[in-house]
Amino acid sequence: MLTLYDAPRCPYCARVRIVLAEKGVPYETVVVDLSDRPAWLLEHNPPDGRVPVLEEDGWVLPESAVVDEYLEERYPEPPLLPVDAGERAAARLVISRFDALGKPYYALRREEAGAAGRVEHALEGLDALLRAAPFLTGRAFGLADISYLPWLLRMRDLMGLSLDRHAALVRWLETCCERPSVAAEVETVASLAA
Ligand SMILES: N[C@@H](CCC(=O)N[C@@H](CS)C(=O)NCC(=O)O)C(=O)O
Repeated sequence: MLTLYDAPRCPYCARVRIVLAEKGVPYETVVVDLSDRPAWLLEHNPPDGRVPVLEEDGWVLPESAVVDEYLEERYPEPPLLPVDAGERAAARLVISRFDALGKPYYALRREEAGAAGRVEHALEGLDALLRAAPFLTGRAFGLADISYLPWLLRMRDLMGLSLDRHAALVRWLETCCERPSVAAEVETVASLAA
């Protein structure tokens, strides 16, 4: 049985939660108190015991993007990467450029000067991708979409950020929220606001 060391408020954990839900993989959750991490976690994902961590029979895997790729290979159905090698590479490129959104997002959370403009710029970049294709993964929903969704949901539902200037992005977000895996994350985010 897989165990996910998880924290509801962590968007990196949400990446893994969504993939597990998409694939219908059974797993146990160990909810980690981010202000008081268990020694096991510090030992297995040094130096700071970050989550998510996936564990199976003593084998331990951290890093959300790596965990998601592992789950994709280990549980290939339903596929979350395109069949075509070039399209797969394009999806991985989008995932690898996540920091273009992640860095300004966390700068905005820290209320750094200029961060709002940098977030807008990153959102415009995503909107441009979504004007060219229905999903960040390309023609179908997949790992690239999952890599960004947790932050977009938190911007929309927790930070009160208007995404209205980015019509393709808003359409994409609404479409993704129709999936049970993403709808469950919307619920998790709502519980954080309560
Ligand atoms: N690169 C890691 C980042 C994971 C991460 O930063 N997780 C946060 C929680 S959202 C964490 O555990 N941060 C350490 C801390 O808060 O001390 C991944 O993709 O899994």
